[in-house]
Parts: sequence; structure tokens; C-alpha cells
Amino acid sequence: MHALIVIDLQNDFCPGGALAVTDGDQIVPGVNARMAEAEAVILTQDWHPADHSSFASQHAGRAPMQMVDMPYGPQVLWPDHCVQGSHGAAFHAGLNTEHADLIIRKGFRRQIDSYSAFFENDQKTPTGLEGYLRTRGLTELEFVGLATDFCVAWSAIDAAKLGFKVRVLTSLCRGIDLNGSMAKAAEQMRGAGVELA
Ligand code: VGL
Ligand code: ZN
Repeated sequence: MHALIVIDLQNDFCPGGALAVTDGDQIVPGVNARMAEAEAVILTQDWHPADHSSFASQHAGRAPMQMVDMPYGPQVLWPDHCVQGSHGAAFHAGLNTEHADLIIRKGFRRQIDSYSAFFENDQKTPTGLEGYLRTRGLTELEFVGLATDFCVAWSAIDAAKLGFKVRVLTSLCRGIDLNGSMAKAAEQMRGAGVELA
């Protein structure tokens, strides 16, 4: 059985949002079409408390897109985005969310970010998604969404490491591209055995 996993197709990652990905909204019609064909549909939702530690606003003298060292490793500081319950955290209004079997939220703990849908950024705290997929017998995963070089890539790489068969539909993804992160993400995904289609 295969599942379509739609990563973070939320207002803040679309044009006009707090952490806008160029043309992020343009994938919505294609994602809806793909959802209609999938055997299972899972959406992820970036979901941060207002004082989340990945926000540059929480670090005196720091600006968005700078790096900091967190106890779990290096972390990009982001503009405030996807604050729990805000309009920015809501799914893009054009997304057919009624097709979703499961919506999994991530990044909800102040002290740690979570790019991947499987593990938080310490790369060991599970979100629970692996168990859900395994108990439903969903072994083949197709990823679409935002942003290619962060949440999509980290999710796809973790899925491949966990032994799922993984494909990323790059035409239904858009990226941030911070300091060459798009090229690096593509290389790391390929290296992990992810198919880029
Ligand atoms: C994301 C940065 C911060 C993403 C989420 O969805 O790719 N990127 N939070
Ligand atoms: Zn985030």
C-alpha cells in the first residue's frame, strides 16, 4: 500500500506568508489531483508555540537565516512562522484537506525543532508517524510539499533510513534554497536511496 505525504502546505510557506517559499502555492492543484488517487493521504503541519526556540526573535542579537548551536546540533534561525492556531499555520485554503486520513503536527515543543515528519531535529525523538504507517501496512511513500530542502528532504531521508520505499515528486515541491541547500538536499536524498521523480 502506498501513502501520499503532503509536507507543510501551509499559508506561512506560501507567497505572502512569514517564511514564504517562492511559488509555494503553485503546487496546490497538482497536490490535490495526486491526493485523489492515493491509497492513503497524510498531511504534516508545522505547529510552533509563539516562543519556539527556532525563531530568531527568541535569540537576542540574532537575525533570521543565521545559524545557532542548539543542544541537539546546529539549527537555522527562522522568522516567526506557523504559530499554533494562527492563520499562517493553517493549510493553504485551496488544499483539499478533506482527503486526509491523518494530520500530523510537528515542532510543537519549544526546545526543539522538527523538520522531519518522523523524528525531531535531535534525530531521535519520534513523532509517531512510523508506527502509524507500519500498523496500516503503508510501505511505499510518496512525498510532496514545502520546503524541498528542509522538511521534505529530512522526511524523505528518514523514511528511507527506516526502510520505506520512498519517492519525492519534485514537480510538486518547492524549496527555500539557503546557501546551496537545494543541491545538498538532492544529493543527500539520492544518497539515502530516495527516488527523485
Ligand atoms: C520548514 C523551516 C522551518 C519546512 C519548517 O516546512 O520546510 N522549514 N520550519
Ligand atoms: Zn518550522
